[in-house]
Formats: sequence, structure tokens, C-alpha cells
Amino acid sequence: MDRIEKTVMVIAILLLVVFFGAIVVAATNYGVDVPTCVTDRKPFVESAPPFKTSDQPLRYEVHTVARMWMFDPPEITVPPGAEIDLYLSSADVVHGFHVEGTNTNLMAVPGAVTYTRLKFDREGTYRVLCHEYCGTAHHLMAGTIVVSHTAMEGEQ
Ligand SMILES: [Cu+2]
Repeated sequence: MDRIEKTVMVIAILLLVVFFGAIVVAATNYGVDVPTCVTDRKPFVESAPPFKTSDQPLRYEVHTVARMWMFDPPEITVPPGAEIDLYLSSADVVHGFHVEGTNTNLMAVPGAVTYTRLKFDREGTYRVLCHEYCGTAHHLMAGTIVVSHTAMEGEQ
């Protein structure tokens, strides 16, 4: 082996030791850690129904987590004409969020939040389908958005 090659290898190994040491020092002395998945944090861990954020315009916010093989919460119920601020993330792999009959088509990516604003003027039940192949039960992964006047009756 050439002398220069040996020198480069020794320097590379020394740098690996220095970088590994820096990671250990950062983790133990400064509390630096690998970032957690956003779905480990509020409000994604709560599985809460949509909550009203505004009366004029009527607006709801919902945090949905996609995971093998469901959406959580599985059903989103809002009154007709309401806007939904939808925050979407994934707890495991990449999923899709397609609202049947609309052009809503989102990706649920682990470690990231996808956002969209939805509005349904007519009453009905809209199916939400996963459109990214995510495993053996991918074809069963579905949720619903229920647009109904009765959604308003449960509120104060
Ligand atoms: Cu999926």
C-alpha cells in the first residue's frame, strides 16, 4: 500500500473517531437527541374530534394520523359549509389521503405535517382512501368525512 493511501486512511479513521465522540458528547452533555416523529407530540397523539376555531367563517381544525391501516380519528364530522383545517401526519410509513369525489389528495409523511383546507357545502358521507401502497391491508385503509347538520347539535 502506498504511503499516501495509508495516511489518508489513518486520517479518515481519526475523523470517524472524532465525529463519533462529538455525537456522544452532544447526547450526554448537551441533551441533543435524534428528532422524534411529529406524531409523538400533541395534538397528534390525542385522537380528538374536530374542534371549532372560528364562527365566521365556520371553521374546524383536526389533526389526523395515518397508520397501518387506518386514519385516526377514523371519522371527521362537520356541518355543511364548514371549513376544515386538516393537519395530517403518519405514524409509520408514507400513506395517502384522498377524499373521494374531490381533488383533495395529500401525502401523510412520517416526521412531517401536511396541511390543507377543505370545505363541503353539501351534506353527505365522503370516503377517505389511502392512495399510497402501505402494506398488506392497504386496500382496507379508509376513513370518512361526514358532513351533516346534526354535527352542530352536539355543540354548546
Ligand atoms: Cu396507507
